[in-house]
Amino acid sequence: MVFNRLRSSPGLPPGQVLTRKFPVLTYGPIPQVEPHELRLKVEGLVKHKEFSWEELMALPQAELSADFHCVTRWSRPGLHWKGIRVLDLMEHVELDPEARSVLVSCYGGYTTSLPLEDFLHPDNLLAHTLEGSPLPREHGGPLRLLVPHRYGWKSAKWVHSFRFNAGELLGFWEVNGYHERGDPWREERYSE
Ligand SMILES: Nc1nc2c(c(=O)[nH]1)N[C@H]1C(S)=C(S)[C@@H](COP(=O)(O)O)O[C@H]1N2
Ligand SMILES: [Mo]
Repeated sequence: MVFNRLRSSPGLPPGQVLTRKFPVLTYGPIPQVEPHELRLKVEGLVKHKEFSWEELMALPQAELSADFHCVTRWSRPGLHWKGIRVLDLMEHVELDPEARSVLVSCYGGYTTSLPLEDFLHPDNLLAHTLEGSPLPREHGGPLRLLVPHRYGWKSAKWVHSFRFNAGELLGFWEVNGYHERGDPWREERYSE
């Protein structure tokens, strides 16, 4: 794919290049998940629970504009999202105080891991709407995690489960050499 390159601004994390597009980055096939069959599970060090689409939509709905930074160096500024704040979902979850990290699993098999404090960041959304339209399937529709303060690989598309762990259980790219935290402002692309 050819990206539209704009001049990078001081507002960009180091080593990133602006794009006006929103490229699709998916490892493996794109799963088809219908809202009525979607389940979001919380498991591991938590009181196990499953949320249906209806239950998620009944939670408070939030909006957020955020830049999106992929570790492959494109940054797409100012995307407008709607969804459920992770913190609002967690109001309905009984978390074991031993929990320190989350393994996020997706329909289709992709996984990514987050330290608990990164997962509980107030900007994080379970996003279902992008630029006023239902989230396109290739961008993770009907539901994806959005972690705007971390590199894009943490923003799991077609999200299916949050597994809370006492130690670290690394996700797909984290096992394959990407950074456990992945802060774009500190340029945490790869683990040492
Ligand atoms: N399920 C799933 N989620 C995923 C990925 C993936 O391959 N599978 N790729 C990640 C990566 S590397 C990036 S940069 C973003 C890209 O999101 P986009 O395709 O909506 O631009 O999704 C992330 N979430
Ligand atoms: Mo990415």
